[in-house]
Amino acid sequence: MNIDERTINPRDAVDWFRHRSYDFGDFSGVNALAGRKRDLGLTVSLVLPCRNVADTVGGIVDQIHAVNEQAPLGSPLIDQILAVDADSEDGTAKVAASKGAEVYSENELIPNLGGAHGKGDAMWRSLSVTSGDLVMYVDADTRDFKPQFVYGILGPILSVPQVRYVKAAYRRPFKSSETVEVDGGGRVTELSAKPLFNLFYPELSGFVQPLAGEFVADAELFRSIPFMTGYAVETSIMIDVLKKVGLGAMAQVDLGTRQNRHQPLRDLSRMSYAVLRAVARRLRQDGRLDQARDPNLPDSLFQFSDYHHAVATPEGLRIQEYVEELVERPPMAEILRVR
Ligand SMILES: Nc1nc2c(ncn2[C@@H]2O[C@H](COP(=O)(O)OP(=O)(O)OP(=O)(O)O)[C@@H](O)[C@H]2O)c(=O)[nH]1
Ligand SMILES: [Mg+2]
Repeated sequence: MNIDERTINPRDAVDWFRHRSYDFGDFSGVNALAGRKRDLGLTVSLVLPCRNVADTVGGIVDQIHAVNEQAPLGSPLIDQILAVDADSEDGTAKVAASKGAEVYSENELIPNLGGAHGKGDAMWRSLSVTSGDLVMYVDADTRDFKPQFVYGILGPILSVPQVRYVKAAYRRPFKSSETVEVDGGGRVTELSAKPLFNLFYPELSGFVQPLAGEFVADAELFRSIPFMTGYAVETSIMIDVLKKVGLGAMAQVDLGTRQNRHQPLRDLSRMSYAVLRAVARRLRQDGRLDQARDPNLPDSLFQFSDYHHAVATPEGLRIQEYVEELVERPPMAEILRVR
């Protein structure tokens, strides 16, 4: 697809949001979904990137098996469960293996490249051992993993012929020892990813959780794009999938709420830096930064003043539009000089 700058229209995100946002409730029939998958002749591999998640990964693998048990015998929704472990010291590999997951050390996949570089590298290396036609990534640190994390994400890709990539959407509570803020989690998403996408990749501004670690695509698509290492991976996949298949082939699905462990604000600063670097690298390559320097383009990317804020609410996904005027006043000395 052509994502030439002149064709960028921030309204695309709003149209997309209306047509490609789903709710897991639309796909609650695991039976029907398994039948659809069988008719399509597709298999699914689910990859759990793991670093010190012994306390959560076991419950997640149990839930995946439980979803499979709801499907007709011989037609599971998930055909292969892989845990790609960062040689965690807390016994993650043992727990995952005891629950029946295929466990790989990230450092032993494609070993000629040396040790893996964080989450994105583990995800990329996992593509050398997945056998499914579809590959689904699922973060392994979710505390309240629910069945819809499996069937909800698969819903649109199995049911809507144009869809090739589906991203999770959810509310993220922030739990401290004393309080719960229902939408206080996902700080890097709110403070880095969403503003950056609004400015540089406005097509993607309708995604409620652009950095969610839960998403699915066909293996061919994942194997056809580069993966950035570490925490840059979700950002670069969003941009590269957009470039490869276009916004119409991307979808999001509301899964309710998701609670995971929170990292200290100081660690989030480095995570934000990874997101920024991923966007900066792509926008340089895509020529989107250069366009801003061309004063002859009336609709230059940097004049977009709309801010699209896609959010999950108890009533479902919403996109709110704000006009954020950014007026630049000249140096006061210039004004005073002409008076
Ligand atoms: N194999 C592997 N997995 C990793 C690595 N770093 C993180 N993970 C896993 O990737 C998933 C997401 O990582 P998190 O550190 O929770 O990152 P995040 O979800 O973006 O950040 P939070 O919102 O703070 O939870 C979890 O299942 C981690 O265990 C790594 O270096 N290697
Ligand atoms: Mg996490």
